Amino acid sequence: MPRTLLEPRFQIEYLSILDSEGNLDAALEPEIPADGLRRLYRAMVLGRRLDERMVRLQRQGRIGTFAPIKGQEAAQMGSVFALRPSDWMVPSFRETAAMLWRGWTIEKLLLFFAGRLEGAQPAPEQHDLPITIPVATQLPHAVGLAYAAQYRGDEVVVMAFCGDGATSEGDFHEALNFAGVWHVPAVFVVQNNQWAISVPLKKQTHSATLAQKALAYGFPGIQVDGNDLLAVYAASREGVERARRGEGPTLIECMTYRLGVHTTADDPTRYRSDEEVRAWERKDPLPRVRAYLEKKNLLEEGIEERVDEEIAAAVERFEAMAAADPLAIFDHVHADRSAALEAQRAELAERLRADAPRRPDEERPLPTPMRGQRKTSRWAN
Ligand SMILES: Cc1ncc(C[n+]2csc(CCOP(=O)(O)OP(=O)(O)O)c2C)c(N)n1
Repeated sequence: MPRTLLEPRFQIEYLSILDSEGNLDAALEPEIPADGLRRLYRAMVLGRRLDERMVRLQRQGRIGTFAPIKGQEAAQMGSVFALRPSDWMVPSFRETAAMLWRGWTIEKLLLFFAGRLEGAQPAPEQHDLPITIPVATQLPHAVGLAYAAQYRGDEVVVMAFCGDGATSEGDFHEALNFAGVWHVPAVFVVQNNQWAISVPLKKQTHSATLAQKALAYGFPGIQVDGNDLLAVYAASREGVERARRGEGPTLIECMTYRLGVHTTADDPTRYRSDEEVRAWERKDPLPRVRAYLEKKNLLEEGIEERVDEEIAAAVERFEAMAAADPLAIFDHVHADRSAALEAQRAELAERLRADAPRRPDEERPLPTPMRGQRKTSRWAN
């Protein structure tokens, strides 16, 4: 028997519309109304400025560990812009800009990174899942959501985010496999920022692209310039429309770069070169969109200042909130608390009672807040 080549052969497209020199491929330029472009740019600026503020807040011990998005604003905004509010967004832990767009408030994000339960609660009308810290575990949930939507006949699309490192996890492959088998209305956005903490992409996969992994599961994958807002949007709109037409899932690999630290607990100078960072800084998505809007006469003056004011007001509201009840940590682990958990809760309650504030005339040193922990009222006075 001869060896024969199976058809169809597979190919992966790469899409770039607005390059880092500001050159536009007008034939591919997606139609975005002027107001949409202004809002998108503002959202990218908000993402960038909040990012910088969050890092400073963490350094001052006012919130806990934070994962910055600097450099990934186009990958996030280009993709969620293709969604309707009734669609679902399933984030990992680095989607601050996209989450704000979807209706999360700045206070809620601050609460999340201060370790507060309220930061993981979307508003009742919001079709979003909260931040997921365990890598890739959100993806089977996203496919479950999409399967449920399909089963109920709801006309919604589920957009799930993950990083390049997440594609090495079993959950990623299980999710994609069932997404393909069930033909669910899902769009997987892989933000390939080149590093999974200190592990470079080449140690995560031997595939030439991450986009091609979709092909193994029977649906399309495309690689886009993830620092190009227009390319990410064009590919996302295509994927979302395909899903809405009942034509199944899509994977979009956004080639981007994490310009800052992995999290505020990380020191990237130990594993990557300055030259690499500088090269990607030249591909920063923000100036690119800025130049594009300038040419279209759509750039508004003073956006940065207005965004900073919005952030400052939110930080003030966040810091004025009552301190968390430390016992709340036990409330949502299991529906019924086991005896062991009950004992731990009782022990903590007892310690807190023993630590309770005393009368002002009693002499006692104040406990020091843990690193990354916000001062509670107990410490404040
Ligand atoms: C299941 C699991 N394993 C390990 C970790 C520790 N961890 C946190 S982020 C991360 C790297 C994730 O890299 P990637 O998916 O590329 O996303 P990025 O952080 O680059 O956005 C790891 C290993 C975790 N949170 N969950």
